[in-house]
Amino acid sequence: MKRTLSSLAVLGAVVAASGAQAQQPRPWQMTFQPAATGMMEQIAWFEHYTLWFIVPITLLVLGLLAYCIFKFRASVNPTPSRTSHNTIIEVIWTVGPVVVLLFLAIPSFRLLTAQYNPPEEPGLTLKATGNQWNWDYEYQIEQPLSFNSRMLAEGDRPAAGKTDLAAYPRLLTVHNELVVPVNTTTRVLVTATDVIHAFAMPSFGVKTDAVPGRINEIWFKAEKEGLYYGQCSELCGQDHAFMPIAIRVVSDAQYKTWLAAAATDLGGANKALMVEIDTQKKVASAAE
Ligand SMILES: [Cu+2]
Repeated sequence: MKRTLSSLAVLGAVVAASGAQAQQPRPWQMTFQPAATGMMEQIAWFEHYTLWFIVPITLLVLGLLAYCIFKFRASVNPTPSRTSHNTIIEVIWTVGPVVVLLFLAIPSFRLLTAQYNPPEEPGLTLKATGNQWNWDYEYQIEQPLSFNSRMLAEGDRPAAGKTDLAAYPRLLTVHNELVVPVNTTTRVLVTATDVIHAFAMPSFGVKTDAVPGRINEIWFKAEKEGLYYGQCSELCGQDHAFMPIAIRVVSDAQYKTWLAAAATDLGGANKALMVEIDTQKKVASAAE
């Protein structure tokens, strides 16, 4: 009994810890990653909404086809009808799809517009530049901070303190994560230096091409603290699959401390932030 209870406690701690853990693709995942922004929630809603049209229409067409194939097969219907016009049915199959398209287009355009128009003046502006095959990030603040973010080689895990594969998965872990404060409207200016890349973060519902010589703008407002993973989403060369994007969403205070320290020692600032988040997690799971 005691053993069962203690293993339950361990399980509870693991579950509690994983709740605050990284948001990333999972094996056999069939749906979107859980939303970390209101925008992604709306995108998920729109996806479900469109299914309410797609599924019945597909079933209706399938049913009509099956009915015609069966009812009008040559053996029971040797002399086919020569009817070629029917006003009522022609009006129905023109007006029906127009109405369906309106129901899809209106929420779709509203969503698209919202994705390009932050609801308020962003509190933080970042620039993400895609290179073959890593990212440069720049914080456009009073004393600009910029650094490179590339995939962490397997051999560098121990030195970086990133041996926990649940939080730091293979092919998604980077040396320097982008750190942003929670609940802050953040603008990202996206560009590239060599070929077209794409900046994508599934949990945030953002994805835009990084085109050399021009700037694309996206925004997000992360509502949950945690570590989020995305990838370059435009085929950009042989190491396209190896230029992950990692964003750490932290509290305001943690962000300020990190930013102050990062100005002089980025590696040290990242390590200190990791230690603080780990302690926070341990305290949270101990309090369970
Ligand atoms: Cu790329």
